[in-house]
Amino acid sequence: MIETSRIEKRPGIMVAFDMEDVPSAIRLAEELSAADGNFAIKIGRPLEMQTGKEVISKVRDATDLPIVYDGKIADIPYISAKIAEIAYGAGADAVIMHAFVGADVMREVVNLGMGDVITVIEMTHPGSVEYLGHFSEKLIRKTSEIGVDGIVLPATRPERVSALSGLLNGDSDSETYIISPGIHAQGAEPGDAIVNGSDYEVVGRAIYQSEDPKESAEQIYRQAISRLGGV
Ligand code: 3DU
Repeated sequence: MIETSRIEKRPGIMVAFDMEDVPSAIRLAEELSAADGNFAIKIGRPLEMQTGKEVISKVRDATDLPIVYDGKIADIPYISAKIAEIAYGAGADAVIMHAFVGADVMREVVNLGMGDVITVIEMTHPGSVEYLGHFSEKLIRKTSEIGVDGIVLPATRPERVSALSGLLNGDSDSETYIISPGIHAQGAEPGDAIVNGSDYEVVGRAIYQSEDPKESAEQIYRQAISRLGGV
């Protein structure tokens, strides 16, 4: 069984592995293992579609950093749990699923007990406010009740990170971590989410498309952390 809660609740960068070639994913995983900072890896569908679950195992073999499978799972309980089980079995420490599908789906995945569960509450793109944004408070309360390990809030709307992070378990001692995409390619600056209560800023293109991904990751980490002051 995969060890649980390998993702520590402390400021860091979660690097989105959305590149489409496996060798550069392996290379970046190895480089990040030796990088200065607190890093985690998020494997999304574009990379998964190259080889299927094997890419999770290959990245697992290349690094001890936490690996999150971002399938944005949103199916019936049986299928959602099946997808999560395959990802954990391949070496993922956490899976990302949608919260809007309902408590029964979240419970089914949490009850697998194979690793962390991260739920999407609000997204970064403008369309997220059309529907999803109307239910954020309700979704956060439900995820706290169910005991998910992490939630997704948008770095592109830091005021939402600030407002919604305060709702987690109703207190500041919550162990639930927050991950926030939207840095650089989608307009937010490193630190925008972390200073508002997020733990990990998710960064994809600004790292894997750069000339020196390891250096970019370290630089973005330093920039984000420096905004907390005194570090
Ligand atoms: O924009 P970037 O290239 O830094 O990548 C952002 C990553 O975060 C990407 O994997 C995307 O699937 C994920 N993500 C969002 O961008 C926005 C969300 O609301 C949730 C996840």
